[in-house]
Amino acid sequence: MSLTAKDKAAVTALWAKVSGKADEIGHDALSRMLAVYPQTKTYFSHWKDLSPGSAPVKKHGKTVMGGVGEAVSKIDDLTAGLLNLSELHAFRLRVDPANFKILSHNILVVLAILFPADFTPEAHVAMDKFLSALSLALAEKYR
Ligand code: HNI
Repeated sequence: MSLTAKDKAAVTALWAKVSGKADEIGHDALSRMLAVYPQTKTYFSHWKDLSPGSAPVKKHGKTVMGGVGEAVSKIDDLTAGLLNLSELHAFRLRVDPANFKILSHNILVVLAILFPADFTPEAHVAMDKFLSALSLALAEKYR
């Protein structure tokens, strides 16, 4: 299920529209992930406050979306482009790759809420495919 040229163009176009609000998207997506899928909280037990609006959730939302932005810029070779991030998540953080799907879902939910006009079915499917490819690239180093 690789990204077609059309998917890549749709992702790049959507990202150009939404990236100005990347911090807000990241914060909301992370807040929802932690609230709706509380099993994801285990990775962040070293934070003082995991509730929506807290400083660490805001900061990490920004960090994660920085990673998504980097992935958009490396959309032609996600596996090579995200090698360091994959090593970090696999070897140091030991994040179960099932969680990438969960976060991806929450990012889609937030994009749909914040950008209803731009989140067309075409943009939705392209972004879904892109986030799947991104998740696969992040899981590349697991075995
Ligand atoms: Ni993730 C750190 C990007 C999914 C748990 N993560 C990062 C960093 C980036 C990043 C960038 C900072 C790296 C550094 O310090 O050099 N993470 C991404 C991206 C996705 C993702 C692009 C998927 C879209 N990470 C997840 C998921 C989990 C996760 C699904 C767990 C549920 N990440 C972490 C943890 C850290 C982290 C934990 C360290 C945070 C900290 O504060 O210690």
